[in-house]
Amino acid sequence: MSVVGIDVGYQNCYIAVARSGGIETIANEYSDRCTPACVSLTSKNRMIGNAAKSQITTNFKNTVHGFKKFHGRAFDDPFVQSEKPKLPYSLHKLANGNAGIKVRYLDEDKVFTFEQITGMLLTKLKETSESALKKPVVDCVVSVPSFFTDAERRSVFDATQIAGLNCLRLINDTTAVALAYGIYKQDLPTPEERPRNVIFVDMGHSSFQVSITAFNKGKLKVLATAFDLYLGGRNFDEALVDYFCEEFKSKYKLNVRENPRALLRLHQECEKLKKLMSANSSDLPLNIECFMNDIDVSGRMNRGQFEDMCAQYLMRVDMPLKAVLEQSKLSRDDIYAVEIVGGATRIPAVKERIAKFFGKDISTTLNADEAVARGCALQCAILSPAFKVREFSITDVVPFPITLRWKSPTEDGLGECEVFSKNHAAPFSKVITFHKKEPFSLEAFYSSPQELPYPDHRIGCFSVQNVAPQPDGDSSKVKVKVRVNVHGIFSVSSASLIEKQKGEGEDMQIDSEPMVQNEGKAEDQEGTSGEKQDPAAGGSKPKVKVKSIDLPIVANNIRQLDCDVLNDFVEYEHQMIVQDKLVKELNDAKNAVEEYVYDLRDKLCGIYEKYITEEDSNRLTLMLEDTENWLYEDGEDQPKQVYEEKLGALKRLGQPIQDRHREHEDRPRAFEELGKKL
Ligand code: ATP
Ligand code: K
Ligand code: MG
Repeated sequence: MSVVGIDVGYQNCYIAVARSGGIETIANEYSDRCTPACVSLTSKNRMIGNAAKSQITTNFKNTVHGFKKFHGRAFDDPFVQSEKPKLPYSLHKLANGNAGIKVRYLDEDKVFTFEQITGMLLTKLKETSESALKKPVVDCVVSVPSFFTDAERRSVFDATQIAGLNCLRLINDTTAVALAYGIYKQDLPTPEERPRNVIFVDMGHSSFQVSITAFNKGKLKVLATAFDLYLGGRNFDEALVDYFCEEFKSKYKLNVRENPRALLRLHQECEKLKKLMSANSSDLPLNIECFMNDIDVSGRMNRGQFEDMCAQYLMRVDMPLKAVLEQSKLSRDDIYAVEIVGGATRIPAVKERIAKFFGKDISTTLNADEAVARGCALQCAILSPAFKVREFSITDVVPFPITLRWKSPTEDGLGECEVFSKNHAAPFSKVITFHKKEPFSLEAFYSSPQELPYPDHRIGCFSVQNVAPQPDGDSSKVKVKVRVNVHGIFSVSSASLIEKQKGEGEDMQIDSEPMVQNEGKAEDQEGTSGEKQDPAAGGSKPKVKVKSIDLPIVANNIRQLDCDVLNDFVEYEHQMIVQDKLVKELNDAKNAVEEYVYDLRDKLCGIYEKYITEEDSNRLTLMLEDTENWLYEDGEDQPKQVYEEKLGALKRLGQPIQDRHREHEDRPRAFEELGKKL
């Protein structure tokens, strides 16, 4: 069984795996530990990761990047609409109202959902981990931002399904980091002692996340999270882009914003410049050759200027820091350390701002790029029965309070109750008791829309079916279990009808029961629809034998992919994988011909010279030249078999020379060995 952790970033993805030696971050086929979150569709295949990134400026209409925050969002969503004009590719409104993209793929107009796009990215990451582990990868843990709401989480989860992964947990970025920090610490306070409180700060490309976590030996408990949804490295890039667009307009009379390709190039160069400024406070140049209309452009910038330009963003760093402290009711003195991760925390002014806020040095003990993936792999190892790792319990929070509302036409009328308060422990289940004579439905929604980083406060509607009165006409007692599961997703997970009991008149009651701490076990419960809830268990009520009947629940979540549609996507992903494989085999066959041509030509004037007559050599060289020309002309686009035959024909001529050469090389060695024996 595989143990894999995947950090799906807005810009950068990382994979960590557990091997006998421990957790390690692995590199892809480009020897790069970072795989860009980028997918490029072409007339022949898909390119994903590094190969796609190199297509950003050339195949810009069909190269998708910066899509993570479109998960689970409607096309009409204000965030989607505000991003739309900035995108080089086209967004599309899907039949269900969700946002999707429209691209050219295999010479056709195609619409993909973001579940599919992230599915493609995950397929690539899965393949990368499979080639590192040399075995199939199925089980994994994937990170999501802590502020992702239900719809966004379900959407990412669906993407894992499309890629054929079994996602054991969607874990919050900052919680993964906390796990990577805490699990190896030998000196954590005992459970009886005051916990060690650590702040984790992650500024990535798209957003800023902060959490405060309490550690004791063998456990961590997230106390609070806060975030700035729109503060990340990309804001700093955009500030530079704005500046240079203006400068190039006045200096060269260029309207960069009208040329998507030039704009994308400027973005890339500004990002490079931004990174250089982190290490260098002097004046730095920005040069782009043949930028637009054959004009070479250049500009300059230094760190001081850059910081002035970005003052509005730097100012926003404090807010989430303040928010976590307030929520946790801790003071700065209660904080043991402030650990920072995420690429954009390398900006010196960002670091200074955080240090100044807490009045202490910040720690960079974790790998800023890889900590999230490592935490994911550690969580996967804890959840996997196949891997031995020290026990470590993780309690996360419900970031936004959740309310349940019910209505039935004839009884009770309307009622509602906040089932999960802000920062309630998660994962967690609760049982709610109703007295009903007929089927009823429960609406779940986020209680405080004003703090929600998502425009729709609904979560879903859950109808509890097959409810009937007791034989004597009285209401039946219905126990409903609501939960926030390991993925941070809310559901009404089960309902059962309890045979009438004497002396119970209450309308509704909530029993709290924390989920089994070992999340591995909690995961097992998932999906067992007939989870039995002994109504007499827990509490001080006398034990009575009762009968409980499971009731079906029909869930209707907002922006949820249809089950059939999801299955079609799984199937389609398969087809695309096959197509990519065919294209790869074809390219490999073609490259093999080219390589053989170059190799043989070199050797004919080198080591093979003595083993072939001049006449034959000239004839062969001519043939090699012909083949090379053919590869660029008629042979540009041929079926795989044609390349294989071509290679075969060349080898029939090349092989005898190679054999003569080898024979000659081997002969003295054979004599030597014979000599030793004699
Ligand atoms: P998110 O967490 O928002 O989903 P991500 O995980 O893809 O995004 P990271 O990989 O943590 O993001 O960080 C990428 C950002 O960090 C980019 O904006 C990148 O330019 C920036 N960055 C990386 N190195 C440096 C550096 N040395 N100086 C300044 N910025 C940097
Ligand atoms: K990342
Ligand atoms: Mg990140």
